[in-house]
Amino acid sequence: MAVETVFLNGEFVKRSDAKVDIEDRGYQFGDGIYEVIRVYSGEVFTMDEHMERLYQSADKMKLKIPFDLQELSSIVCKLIEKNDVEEGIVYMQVSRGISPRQHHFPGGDISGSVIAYTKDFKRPSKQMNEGVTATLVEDIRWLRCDIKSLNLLGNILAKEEAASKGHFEAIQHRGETVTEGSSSNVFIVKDGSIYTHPATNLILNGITRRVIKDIAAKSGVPFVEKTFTVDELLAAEEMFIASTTSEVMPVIKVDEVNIGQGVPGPVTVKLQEMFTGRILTECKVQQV
Ligand code: DCS
Repeated sequence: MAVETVFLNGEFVKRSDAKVDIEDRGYQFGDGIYEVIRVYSGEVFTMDEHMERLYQSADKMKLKIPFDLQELSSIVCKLIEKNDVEEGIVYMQVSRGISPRQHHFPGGDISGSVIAYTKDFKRPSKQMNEGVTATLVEDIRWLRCDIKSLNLLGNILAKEEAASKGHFEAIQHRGETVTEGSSSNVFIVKDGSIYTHPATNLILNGITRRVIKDIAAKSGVPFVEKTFTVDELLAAEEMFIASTTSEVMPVIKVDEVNIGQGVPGPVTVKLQEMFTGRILTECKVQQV
């Protein structure tokens, strides 16, 4: 394999030469944003949606990205080519740049720091076929979860609680209302309809969620963006989570409670098939 290349502040450099400054605001404050983008068969999946969300996150936190959307998209494509990525992800991060530590914005013409790297990553076929388990966790995060911010402490604590108990994901809830997973959106099937939290400030509006909304509409399954409670989740016919890396992932058990029959349900499996179809059209990938 060729020496791994990363993108750091305007240049493609060797991974071992990529060093960040200790006064980078991303490092000191988590003052930045990121995206995780999927590559199937060497091609980027839903690139425009991810790029647009990155620029929207930037606007919401008054962060200037020192490249325009087309430039950044072509950087992503070049990186994939240089690293010869077949099945993988691109991680891209923009922070508010380097300046002496102070809470307020640096001012002047300090440029944001942009980094991107790739990683090989296979589709999680076994888990997608068998389903995974999850645990319920109180959502302790801030009130701008719509921004894909580097500040992930709440998410990390939730995921760690799940992992330490042997679960794949933490399902967060604010009081009785289910919001989202620690790194995924949450869906239930009830009376044949799909329910998910509306795209408000309390969740990240996932790109996978948007693809699911689209394929649900095409397959005639009602897609209802309405909150549901923990009790409704535990009594659901089916449940799944969705993200760039997990795709449509069936959840068959939450803590001690089996969801539905305790196996991936028919609506979930249908969505998985359609999701794979979408990947095939966009990226000419091998069927799992
Ligand atoms: N909600 C949260 C909190 C997330 O972190 C993610 C993805 C999602 C929802 C789903 O969004 P996408 O469908 O756009 O991926 N988190 C990314 C991450 O941190 N790792 O992989 C995906």
